[in-house]
Amino acid sequence: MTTEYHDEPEDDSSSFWNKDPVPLSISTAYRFRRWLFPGLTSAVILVLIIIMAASSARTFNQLWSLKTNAANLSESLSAAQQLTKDTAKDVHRLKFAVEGNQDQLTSVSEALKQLSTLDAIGRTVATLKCSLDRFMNNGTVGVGCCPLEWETFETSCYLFSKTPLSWDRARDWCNGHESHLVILNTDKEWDFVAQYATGTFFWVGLSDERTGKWEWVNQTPYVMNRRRWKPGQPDSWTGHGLGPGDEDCAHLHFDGRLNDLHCSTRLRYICQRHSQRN
Ligand code: MBG
Ligand code: CA
Repeated sequence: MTTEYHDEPEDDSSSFWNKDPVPLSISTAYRFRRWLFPGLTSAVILVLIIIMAASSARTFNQLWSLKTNAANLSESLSAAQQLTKDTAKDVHRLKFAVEGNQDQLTSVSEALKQLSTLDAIGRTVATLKCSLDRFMNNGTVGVGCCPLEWETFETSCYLFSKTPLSWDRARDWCNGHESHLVILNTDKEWDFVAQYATGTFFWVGLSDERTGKWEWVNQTPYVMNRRRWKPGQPDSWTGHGLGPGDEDCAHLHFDGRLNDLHCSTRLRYICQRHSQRN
């Protein structure tokens, strides 16, 4: 940088003729003006450098944190990738296990099918044996056998009559054939009987004629279960026009549920006897 300042020539006439020294304030102003521009420039450059340095530092910090985040992300991704691989392996193993079980389930189902076929064959053989017994013993029922036209269920034989009788006469007919009007204790018995007793009414061994309370024909008390009765029954209806008394005898309706009717009504009936099965 030059120390000479030539841009504005000095006023020679005033400096030549006036011997007074140049006033201090003016010389300082000149010097100030001479240094002003470079000084300002330097200051601006310095400020710019500082700003750039600060900005670079900030950018560096941001980049560093970005890099750290990227590294963390990469680690997380690797872990997730590993987890996915492990899960895929587990799913694969599970698939094999399920396929293995499916095979076993199919085998069990096949075995059950064969068992039920065997069971059916067993029942046919038992029926044939009973028929043979009856034939050889002049119609006498063998142990574990039901008479002809009686259905076998568990340890009992059931006759679903073809002809109708009043409740009292039906009870007497059953008693005369080593049996009694049916007594239904278990859900299984209800289901079995209901499956045969469709399309018509059948008397069962349930009445409140003797004591005014519902009881089975062997005089065991009946425990009321509304689910087994038609809605609104038993109603001891007196509007039947069948003579004195209300409805004291129970029968199975078309759907296997109970209703009370006048005992003189002639209905088909169900007898039950022991099959004497061993
Ligand atoms: C009938 C029953 C009878 C009696 C009558 C009363 C429509 O069903 O069979 O027993 O209960 O209803 O209205
Ligand atoms: Ca009724």
